[in-house]
Amino acid sequence: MEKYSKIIDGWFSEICPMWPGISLSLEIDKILYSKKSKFQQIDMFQTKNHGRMLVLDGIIQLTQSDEFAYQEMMAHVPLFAHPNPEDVLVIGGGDGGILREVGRHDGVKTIDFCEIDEDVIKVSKEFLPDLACGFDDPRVKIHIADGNAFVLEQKNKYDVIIVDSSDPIGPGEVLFEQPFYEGLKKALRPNGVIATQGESFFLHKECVTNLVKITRELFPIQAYSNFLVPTYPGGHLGANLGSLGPELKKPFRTIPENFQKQLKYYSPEVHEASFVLPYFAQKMFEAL
Ligand code: SPD
Repeated sequence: MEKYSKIIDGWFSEICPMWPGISLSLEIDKILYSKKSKFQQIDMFQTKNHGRMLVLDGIIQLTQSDEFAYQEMMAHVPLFAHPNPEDVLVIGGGDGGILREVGRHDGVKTIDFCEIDEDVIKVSKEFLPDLACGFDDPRVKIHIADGNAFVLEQKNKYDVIIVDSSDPIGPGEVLFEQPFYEGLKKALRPNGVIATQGESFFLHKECVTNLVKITRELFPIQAYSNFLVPTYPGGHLGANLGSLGPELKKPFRTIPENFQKQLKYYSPEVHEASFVLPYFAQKMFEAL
């Protein structure tokens, strides 16, 4: 456990300077894993009511009860916005949840997966098999590397890039900065689309507006999708999207019925609705 978050009387409280004065607490049944990797503290808990919970450096990455909302929206919004995504890069998300969702797209031919911390993959394979189920997909190539350095080496290669980062404290910080976004743009093919973990417009205004500004400077089209995740701070999160061609706010392709049946959160209606923002957030982005 890192220095802010605590377990008191069997309750894990997520405390972080990025969201001062507010904390989400979950009742814990058991600590399944707790070890420091080369990069960060990794904890896996069995919660009382929300399934297993992955925590990195004291910050909740997911709970089994609502992880589908984040993974589906981060993956299917950019993938269905693109007319024909064949080559996809996923950065971060060693739990494998985004990979699971990308793998549902039959048209996708290759998936490069870049994660800095191999131990997150190992722990997820052991404790979260329902998420870490896509690593053996023959289309997936795993790169254990720094996401920033990896992106800077790629040119004109991907149709869609998804950045499933942790928060901008610790190893994920560089993934919220302009040079990384410049690298993402260069790594895309014409018509390419990016989706990056976009934090909360309630709790992280400065971080979110900075991401939006960077994306607008580099990409002709930018949009911000918002969705509900009860076990993230503030109960919601955003995906910040940039596009070199496709409109983002409507799915470009229809979703086959058997595909839709496998999902719990994403639908074409939810895709469009996620871009309708509360008035203050809309004004905040318009003012940039
Ligand atoms: N505040 C936590 C944001 C975490 C985003 N990444 C989650 C990883 C799930 N695949």
